[in-house]
Amino acid sequence: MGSLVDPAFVQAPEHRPKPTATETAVGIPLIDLSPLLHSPIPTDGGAAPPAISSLLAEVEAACRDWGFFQVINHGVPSELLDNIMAASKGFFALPAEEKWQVKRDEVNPLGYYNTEHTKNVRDWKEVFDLIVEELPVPLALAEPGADEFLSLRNRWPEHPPAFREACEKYTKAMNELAFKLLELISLTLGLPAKRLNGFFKDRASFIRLNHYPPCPSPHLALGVGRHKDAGALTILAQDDVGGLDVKRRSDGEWIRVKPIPNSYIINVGDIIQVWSNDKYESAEHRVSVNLERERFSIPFFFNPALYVTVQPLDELIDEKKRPAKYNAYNWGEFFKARKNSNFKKLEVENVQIYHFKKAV
Ligand SMILES: O=C(O)CCC(=O)C(=O)O
Repeated sequence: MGSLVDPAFVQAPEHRPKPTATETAVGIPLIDLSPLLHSPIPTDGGAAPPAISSLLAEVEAACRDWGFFQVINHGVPSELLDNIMAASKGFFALPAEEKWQVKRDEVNPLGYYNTEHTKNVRDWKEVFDLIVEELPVPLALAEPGADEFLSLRNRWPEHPPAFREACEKYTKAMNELAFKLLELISLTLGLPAKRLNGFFKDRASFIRLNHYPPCPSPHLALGVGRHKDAGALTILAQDDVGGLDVKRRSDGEWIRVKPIPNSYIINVGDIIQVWSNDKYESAEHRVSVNLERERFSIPFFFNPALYVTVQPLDELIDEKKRPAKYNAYNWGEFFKARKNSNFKKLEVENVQIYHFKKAV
C-alpha cells in the first residue's frame, strides 16, 4: 500500500507500526487504588496498614518493570471525565477558522495546534494545551533570558460554552490524584510520603486535549511518534478506541494498552527517572492511528516548578555504592527546549535526559 498522506507525516521504516499491534493478556499492570479510599497514605513514618503496603508493592513493581500502569477506583468522579471529553469533542468539531482563533505560537505554547512534530516527524493529530495553574510572572522565570515563560497564559475558546469550566474542574481532580500517586511513589523509594511535594509548589503542570482523526495511511504515520515524557508523572484518559502503544522493557515489543472504562493510565516521566537515579525508568510510548475511527485522549502532565533543579535525590545516592548517574539540569530550560522543538521541524535531535547522564 502506498502513502495517502503528506510525506511530512511518514515515519522512517523502522518506526512504522506493524499492521497488528500486540494486545497481550499480560499488558501493563492494573492497580486497584481503592485502599486509598479507606486508609490515608501514612505520612508520619509509621507502618502502613496491610492494604496500603500491598498497594505500595504493586506500584513499586509497576514503576520498576514497566514505567506504566493503569488504575481503577481512583476516586475521580466519572462525570468530570465525561464533561471534559464532551468539551474536547465539541471544540475539535468546530470549523478550522474558529480553532485557529486560539492557536498557539512560538511565544505562548498554549492553545490549539495541529503541526506538532515528535522526533522531527509530524504527528497525525490536533491538540489543545492548557496550563493547570497560570503562573505568577516572577515564579515562571527559570533564569534571566527565559522570558518566554511570561506568556504562559491560557487561551479559552468561546465554544463550546462549558469548555473552560469542564477543564478547570477536571484539572483540580487530576492534581489531587497526582499528589496521591507522587506520595505513593515517594514511599516506594524509601522516602517520606511528602518528600517530593515541595518541588510542586509552583507547579507547571498542563493538560493536553488530543484528537486523532482517522488516517488514510495508518501503516506509515503515527498519532504521536515514539517518545518519553519529560515531566514527573502523566495521568492519561483515553476513549474506547485504543491506540496507545508502550514499549515493553523486557523485549522491546510494542504493547497496545487496552482501554478500560473509567480508568487512568499512569506513567513515570524522565524527572522521576532522574530523581530515583534510574531505579525507575520512563518508558517509550507512541500512538497508532486507524483508518476508520477518530480517537480522543487527555494526558495530564504533572510537572514541578520551572525553577526546579532536577538531579538524583541525595538520599538515594552513595558516592561509593550508588553514585549519581545524572548531572543536574534546570527544568524550565529543558521544558522550553522541548516545546520549541515540538513546534517546528528542526534538523537536530531535541533535548533528552541522556544528554545529562554522567560518563561512567
Ligand atoms: O493519546 C495517547 O494515548 C498518548 C498521548 C501522548 O503520549 C502524548 O500526548 O504525549
